[in-house]
Amino acid sequence: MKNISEARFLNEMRSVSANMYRLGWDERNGGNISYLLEQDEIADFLDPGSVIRKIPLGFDARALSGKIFLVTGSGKYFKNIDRDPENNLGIFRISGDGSTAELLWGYADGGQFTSELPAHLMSHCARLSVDPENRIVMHCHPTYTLALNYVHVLDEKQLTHTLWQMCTECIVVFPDGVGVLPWMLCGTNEIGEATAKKMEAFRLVVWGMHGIYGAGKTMDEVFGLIETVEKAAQIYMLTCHMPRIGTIKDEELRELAESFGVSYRRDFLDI
Ligand code: 2HA
Ligand code: ZN
Repeated sequence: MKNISEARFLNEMRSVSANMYRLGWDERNGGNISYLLEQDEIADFLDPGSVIRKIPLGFDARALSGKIFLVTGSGKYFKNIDRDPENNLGIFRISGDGSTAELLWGYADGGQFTSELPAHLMSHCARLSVDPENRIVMHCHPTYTLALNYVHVLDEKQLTHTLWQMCTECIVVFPDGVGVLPWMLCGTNEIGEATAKKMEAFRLVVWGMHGIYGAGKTMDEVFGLIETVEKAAQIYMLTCHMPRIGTIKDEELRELAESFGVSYRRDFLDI
């Protein structure tokens, strides 16, 4: 067996979480990430027959039985993941009956997966149903995205439209737009179900007055989605209290989307 510190998936998790922390998106224990791993990706590093302990999931994850995930730990700080992955992360397999997580590595201090696991696993299911290559679900609290929530109507058409107008590349990066949920109690199956429902249509979902979820095939894709929303939100927050004398017109947004050949939410434009 090779040492897991050489595993690409672990190094991706360490570097993205460190990056997110430095950007101020994951204060204290804020944020969580889940990464769907392939059997053969872990085969060099872990014995799939060697289960350290079983942790009840608290919801029915039968649709993902047998699947293996690398997930940030409950109450853990993104700040600490890179220097101490084994205490702050865990790798587990969903049991055959979908009721428990079979721990294969990590959560070494006796911890467990993030309290937002329902939203993560339900979102994986929803995204896999529309994109079989989806691997990552990422949640964080980016500063300007959160600030925007307090001064902008929480409507997905209007919010997406505002973000698209803030940077030329937005409609190309997230042509599918941003889903929006109202403020809801976090850590529950209910917010998990609501997030997953949105994830059937969107790779990005804003949790009102809380943060954002992103999903996609790779860490770079998902980080890039959230980074682009955050940049657009920053431009909005830097300009929203000033007279607006310029904008990207809807005809220009359409021209961009058509020129880059992306399938965009036409109903989010007023043309
Ligand atoms: O895990 O971000 O939504 C900390 C959170 C909860
Ligand atoms: Zn959160």
